[in-house]
Amino acid sequence: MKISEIATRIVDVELAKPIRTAMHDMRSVGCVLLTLRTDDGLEGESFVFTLNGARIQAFNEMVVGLAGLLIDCDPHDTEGIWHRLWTEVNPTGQKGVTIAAMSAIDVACWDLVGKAADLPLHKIFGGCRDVVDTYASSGLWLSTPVESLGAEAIAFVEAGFRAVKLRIGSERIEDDVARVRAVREAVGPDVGVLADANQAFTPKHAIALARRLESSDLVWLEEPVVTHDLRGSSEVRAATEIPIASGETEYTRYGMRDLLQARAADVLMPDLQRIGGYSELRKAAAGAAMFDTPISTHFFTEHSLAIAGATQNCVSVEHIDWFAPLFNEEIEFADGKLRIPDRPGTGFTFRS
Ligand code: SMN
Ligand code: MG
Repeated sequence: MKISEIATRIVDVELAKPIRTAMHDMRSVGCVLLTLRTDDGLEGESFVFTLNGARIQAFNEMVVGLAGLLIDCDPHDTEGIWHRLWTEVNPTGQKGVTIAAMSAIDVACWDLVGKAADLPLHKIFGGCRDVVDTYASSGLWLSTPVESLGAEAIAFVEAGFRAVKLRIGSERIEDDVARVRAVREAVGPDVGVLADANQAFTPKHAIALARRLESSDLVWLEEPVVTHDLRGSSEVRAATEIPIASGETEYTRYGMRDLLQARAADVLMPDLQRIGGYSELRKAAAGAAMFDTPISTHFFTEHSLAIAGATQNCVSVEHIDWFAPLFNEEIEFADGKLRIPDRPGTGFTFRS
């Protein structure tokens, strides 16, 4: 099997309403959809995105430019392809748009591997589960007034979720304490509550806030400080009993290694696009396992399920519904858990 043709398509998916975290203002997600075609008529698919479609042409250009190097390559050679591209992008930079493009290519190659074998990818990687825990992450934004948080959280619980994530990152500690309490009081003691600060705090602020939040029984406090302040994150981690989650903004196995070595997080949150695809996410998960550290995938709900189905230390998959309009298939959700698809490849195909 050889890659014979490459196609990309840019699609803008509108969000239901404009929303805000401590660092993002969002109205839409611009996606580059990649299709790799083979000489025997198979299609491998994947995508990368930017918030509001910002600089999406740069992503498209990088995907097309790198994928163009793979004409006549066997997509089964995922490891060789990854390393060839890693060397290719060395002079440009091994973070950011280059890694996003490598991720799109890697996932599309693996999709072909699964389709050629007629197997779902978790069975090729080495399966360990059919369903995985999740949490509702498509709401409870920082732009949602505190008075509305309770009702929104309850709507997620009524839809079947057993855990919900809210965004914090207010200037005043009191305001974030009130936001977390509003959600905890609304959902009661048996629903998981996660709080994501999107890097808003200094370590001192985060520690003071975490102490105030300890009575709210959080599943985790996410990205309390700027992503590069590994020591700051480890100080916050050491100062509170609330588990710290981090890693969505890190690139490749090396970003995860740095978090692990700094003991900066209790849970790593690799993002399929920033980590560099399935090949690299599997290495990051293995590295986390060496430190007995769990992972929970960031965004990319559909495409992360193959990893969750084959990664013993993957404790949950973030549920974001934004990308559902891209796909013919729907995620199966029951009893608060997501089902790992048993269709070949990633199990998800693009709508035409
Ligand atoms: C997040 C990241 C990017 C856009 C919206 C929300 C957030 C998450 O950090 O973890 O979901
Ligand atoms: Mg986050």
